[in-house]
Amino acid sequence: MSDASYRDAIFSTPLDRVARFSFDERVVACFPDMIRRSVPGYGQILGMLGLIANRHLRHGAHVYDLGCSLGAASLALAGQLAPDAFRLTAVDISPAMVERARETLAVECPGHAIEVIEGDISTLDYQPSGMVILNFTLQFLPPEKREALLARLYTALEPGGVLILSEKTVDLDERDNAWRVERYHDFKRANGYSDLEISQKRTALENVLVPDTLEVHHARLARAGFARSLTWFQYLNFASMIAFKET
Ligand code: GEK
Repeated sequence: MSDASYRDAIFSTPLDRVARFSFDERVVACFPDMIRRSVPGYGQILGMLGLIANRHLRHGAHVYDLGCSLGAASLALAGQLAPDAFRLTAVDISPAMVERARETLAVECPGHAIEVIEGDISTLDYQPSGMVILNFTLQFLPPEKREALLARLYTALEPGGVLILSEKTVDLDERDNAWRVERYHDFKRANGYSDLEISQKRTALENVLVPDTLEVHHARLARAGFARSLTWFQYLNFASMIAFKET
């Protein structure tokens, strides 16, 4: 995937009016570079997915990768699990992402049973599954649609199934929140983004990426049916949770 990826320079020149962020062809072309330089812990989270699947997934069970983008989470599972260990459906609403994910997964893991479909995860019909991955996707769904989706995913999960939910988060405490956001901007600067790029990207994501607190996430998971959930990874204002469906 990496050889076909360009460096993200989308917000590097001053724009009169910063357009809303969208997952179009320009973003697809530089997406692996963008997400690696913008999401603290992204690679570490991907690296754990196979280990978590190894512990929780029944042999041959079905997995969803929701908001798959270029299929990094699916690729991570395929890299760590044998072809007969699972079947997977990867879903994204962006046609450009779906096209590239299909090509990449066909080349990188032809032996694994992975299909990529274009669709809206809030309206999809879900089949019984052992694992559902929402890796930095729920944050893009309108807040009022989030609980209904999680409730449907809870229903689709088989007993003993797990949901992985990775998200950008906010803190209730203003000072704590400011500290995390400032260090996050330091992280982006250290990864080569200019102040202009950081501020224009922030504007473009306003009302597109709407983050919740970890407290809101865990309370919502509980209302959706998950009796147990925990935050297994946190790096600045980015976190990953796991929610369990009881056996
Ligand atoms: C990764 N999981 O690399 N239905 C389907 N897809 C959607 C929807 C929706 N309603 N809304 C947004 N998306 C990936 C990274 S990126 C995160 C996920 C980021 C898709 C959107 O098209 C995009 O591809 C993805 O969710 C979010 O592990 O860019 O920060």
